[in-house]
This record gives sequence, structure tokens and C-alpha cells, in this order.
Amino acid sequence: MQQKILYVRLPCNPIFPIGVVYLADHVHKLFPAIEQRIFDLGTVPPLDFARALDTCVDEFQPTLLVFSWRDIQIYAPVGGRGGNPLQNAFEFYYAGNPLVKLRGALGGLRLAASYYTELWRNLGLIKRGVKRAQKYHPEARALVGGGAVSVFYEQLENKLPQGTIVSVGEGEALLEKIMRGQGFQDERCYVVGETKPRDRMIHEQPTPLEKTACNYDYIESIWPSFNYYLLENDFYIGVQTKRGCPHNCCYCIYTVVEGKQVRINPALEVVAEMRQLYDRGVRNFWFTDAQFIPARKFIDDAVELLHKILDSGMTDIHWAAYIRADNLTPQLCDLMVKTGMNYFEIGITSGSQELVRKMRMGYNLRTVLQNCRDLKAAGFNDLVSVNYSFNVIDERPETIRQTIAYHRELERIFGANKVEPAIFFIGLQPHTHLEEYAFENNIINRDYDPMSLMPWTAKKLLWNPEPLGSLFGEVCLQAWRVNPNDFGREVMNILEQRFGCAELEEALAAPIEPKQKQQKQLVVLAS
Ligand code: B12
Ligand code: SF4
Repeated sequence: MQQKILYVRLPCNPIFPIGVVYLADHVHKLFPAIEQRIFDLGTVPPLDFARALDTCVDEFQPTLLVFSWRDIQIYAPVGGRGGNPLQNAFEFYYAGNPLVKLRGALGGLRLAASYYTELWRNLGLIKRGVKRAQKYHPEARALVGGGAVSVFYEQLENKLPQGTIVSVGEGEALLEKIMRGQGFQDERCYVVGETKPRDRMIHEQPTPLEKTACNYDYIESIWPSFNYYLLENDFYIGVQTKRGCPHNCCYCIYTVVEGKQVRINPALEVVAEMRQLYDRGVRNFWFTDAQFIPARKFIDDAVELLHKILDSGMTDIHWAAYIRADNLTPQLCDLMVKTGMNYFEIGITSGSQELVRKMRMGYNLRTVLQNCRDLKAAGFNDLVSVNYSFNVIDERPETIRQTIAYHRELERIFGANKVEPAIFFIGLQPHTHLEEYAFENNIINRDYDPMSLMPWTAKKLLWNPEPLGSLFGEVCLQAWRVNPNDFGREVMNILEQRFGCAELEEALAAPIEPKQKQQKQLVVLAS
């Protein structure tokens, strides 16, 4: 029997569904005769989800439903679906004023309700879609994957219908094997009710894949609402230039989801893909790589790609990406500016070299500063978002002072209004070094549920441990109270008022301290 594949992107804020686009493109290149359709619930109003899915299944009558689930856990200072999750949680956990605490509790309840509603709604949509497809083809089955599934694949096992194939990381090789009727159990996946997720499955290396330019003429023909993302010109359309990240940052799961081996997509293919989007009016691109320049040895690849973009004549584009700013050279900075990079995020996490080392981030903060100066000298005059996560490991008053010093130096380089401090607290994720650290230090039990939003679990997952936890809670609450529209800058100002600012040189040096001394300092802080 000929397979018919329906890709269902589960409801999500409207972010271009590049994952399903790449999967459909890959399948089409190998099996041009297979009929496919993309159905993106990100473009459908919530009240219509079930009806729209039914209509699509009735019309297309798929034999295979590929559900792509992008995000589940959204701890971050972002407004949106359930309000500002960080603010709600902090009001509930740390507010002294009972009215604010109550507001936090109510906000938290609303958030938890919307979180569980979304979770059960998405699971319901998966069950509903398969059941409906089975009316036409009794053997129709579901495959579930995407960012959220890669993070929570173990927890989803007892929530999904029997027979569902649950996939971790990239799905091209798995789909290919299923289409060929081959065994697929060696891919990073399991079948609910039939096989168990292997121990440390997420740490297995993904099957290598030679990526070619996505064929958007074909994608357009199988995706009726493709135009949705082209009409508004403020969307940043995803283009992937590589997969993998070789680093080991203690809180990060990207390096296991994508694997440590960096695989570069040929520059000409990337440009050919961008050109097709460009010809359809797209001017904003997001390079969706875990890191655009994962290490120094990939600088040449970035240079080649940016040269080819320039040569292509797409001179009026903008692009954004996650950038490890320790891997820049003056030539690369120049190309970044010339090709239209107008926003980038650097996740330095802390301005203290000592903490950066303890979090295993492999950054040299001095190099980052020098490279930022080169970028400014090359003419970069747009926004930089600097991600700080306080209180991950061994934060102390002196490391706070160092982060302030570092941030002020970034402001001197780019201009205070161009450097946006994004204050994140780390949402603890499974399969990370930080999770292991939390087990070893009895912060969480090994049998905890990473998907739980119950207040006692959420407080631990929203990583902000004592003795400094309450202090950061109080500082954030003050910042939301006095300057909610400029939260990040206000947090930095309050911290500077309370703790002061170190000498920059102190932030950049990372003395190796004997463990005993650090522990003593923590005891002093706690008392
Ligand atoms: C780039 C990125 C962003 C960019 C997106 C820019 C853009 N315009 O596209 C920005 C910075 C905007 C962003 C924002 C957010 N992101 Co983000 N982001 C990523 C990142 C690094 C890459 C995603 C990507 O596009 N990859 C490239 C494409 C090709 O891969 P893909 O979509 O994953 O699809 C592949 C596989 O997943 C698989 N696949 C996909 N679907 C299916 C289905 C089946 C059946 C199968 C078999 C396989 C399969 O095959 C695909 C092709 O290989 C991932 C982490 C990561 N390394 O994966 C996080 C990630 C997706 N983001 C995440 C989150 C939470 C967010 C935010 C909600 C964070 C926040 N609180 O603000 C926001 C908001 C998003 C929203 N919906 O509103 C989480 C989601 C999981 C979770 N924790 O719930 C991730 C996984 C990071 C993490 N570890 O927590 N993000
Ligand atoms: S460099 Fe970025 S993507 Fe790579 S492990 Fe560190 S935080 Fe994760």
C-alpha cells in the first residue's frame, strides 16, 4: 500500500515550522511518489483545532501522521500564553506582601491550568487524529517528535496511545527507514507499549545526513497555509546551516539532542534555500543552529557561508542567530555586518569567568569582549541580547559584582541602549550535567517528574537555590514593580545598588579556589 503522510505541527506560537518542512522535503527527495501534506495548527485559532484537524484528516486520509511538538516547558521571562511565568512563580515563592503573593498564586494557578490544558489538548489531538485516520486506514499510525518530545520523551511514554512511535532529535533517518519498511529500532526512538526508551538513548549519536537546499516549490504545493508566514514581514524564517554543538554547558540539552558532532550543511545549498525564500519576499532569516559558530574550527565555514550570501546579491536581508561570541574574527565580524545580522543572542550566563568555568561553558570572557569590540568596529549598531542566568552554581556577592562589571563593559562597547540583559533562570532539564549535580546534592530526587508544574517541583526546576534564591526573588520582584517594561536593565541596576561593581579585571580572572573555602563562604551567606 502506498503511504500518505500528514505532518501535523501541534499548536504553538507562530514560529515557522522548519522541522516538518525539512522532514517533508527529505521524504520527497527520496520517494517523490509519496503523497504528503503539511497542516500547521500554529496558524489555526484555538477554538478550531479539533474541527480543523478532523477536516484535514477526512480530506487527506493519511496512513501515517507525523506530529511535531515544539515546546512544552516555557520557564522564561516571556509574556504570552499563560502570562509571564517567571513573574508569577516569583511572586508566589518570594513576595512578602500577602496580596502580591496571592496574585502570584492566582497567576501560577492560571499558568498551571493553561500548561496542563495545553498538554492534555495536544495529547488529545494526537489521539483524535490517529483514531480518525484509522476510519479510512485501520493500520494508520502516529509518529511523534520535535523539540519538546526530544526533551521529555521518557515522560511522554505513559501519556501517548499504544503503538505511537516516539522520536528523539532529527527525524529524517527514522522516516526514511519507515518508508522503506526497514527496522528502525536502531534510530533514537521507541514504540509505546512495544519497546522501552533505551537507557541514555538521547546520548546516542544521530545518523549522519547530507543536507541539500529545501525545495520550496514542492513545500508550497503540499502546505496550503505556507503563505501565512510570508504575509507578515516581521517573521524570522528558519534556515538551518549546521547541526550539533561540541560543548558541555552544564544546563544545556541541545548538545545531546543534536549531538556533539557538528555537521555543516554545504554553504551553496544553504544559500540556494535562502534564495527560494527571498524570491517569495522573505527578508528576515533565523539561523536555527544550536550555535551559529560552535567553535573556532568552524569559523571558516561561517566565513564561506556569509561570503556566498554576499555574492548571491541578497543585500537587503536581515538575520539573527545564537552566537558564541568567543569564536569571532575581525573578518567574520565584517561579514556579519555586511550580510545584515541585526540581532544576536549571546548566552554567556554570567560575567564572572570563575562561574563560566564552573558551568563548563568553555568561554573566555576576555576574548568575548575583544570580539565584541571588533564587531562594533565593523559597524554593528543593532541589538545584542545578553542572556544571564544568575545563581546556577556557586553564585556569591563577588560574582554578582563581576557580572555587573562585565555587563557595564558590554554597554560601553555597544551603547547601553543596544545591550539588552535578558534575565533567565535556568529551567532544569533532564539529561544535563546540572540535573546530575541536583541529584548528587540532594536538591531533587532521582524519580522527580521534569514535566510537573506542581509548585513544590516547579520551584526546584526553576533553578534558583538558596542561600541566594530569596534575594534574587526579591530583586526581580522589585524590578517588576518599579520598571516592568525594562525588567532586565532594572535587575542589573538594583544588583549594582546592592552589591556594587567589581573591577573588570576581577571578572575576567578565574582563580582556582580550594573547595573548602567556597563552602565556607556559602555558610557565611546563609547565616
Ligand atoms: C532556534 C530556536 C529558537 C528560536 C527560533 C527562531 C525561529 N524563527 O525559528 C527562538 C530564539 C525564537 C526560540 C524561541 C523559543 N524557544 Co526555542 N529553540 C531553538 C532551537 C535551538 C532550534 C530549533 C530549530 O528550529 N531547529 C532546527 C529544526 C530543523 O529542527 P526541529 O524543529 O527540532 O525539527 C527536527 C527534529 O526535532 C525532528 N522533528 C521535528 N518534528 C518531528 C516529528 C516527528 C514525528 C519526528 C520523527 C521528528 C521530528 O526532525 C526535524 C528535522 O531534523 C531549539 C533547541 C534545539 N537545539 O533543538 C530550541 C527549542 C525548540 N526552544 C524551546 C523553547 C522552550 C523556546 C521558547 C518557548 C523559550 C522561551 N521561554 O522563550 C521560545 C518561544 C518559542 C515559541 N513557540 O513561542 C525548547 C522546546 C522544548 C521545551 N523546553 O519545551 C527547545 C527544544 C530548547 C530546549 N531544550 O528547551 N527558539
Ligand atoms: S554552547 Fe550553547 S548550545 Fe552548545 S552546549 Fe553550550 S549552551 Fe548548549
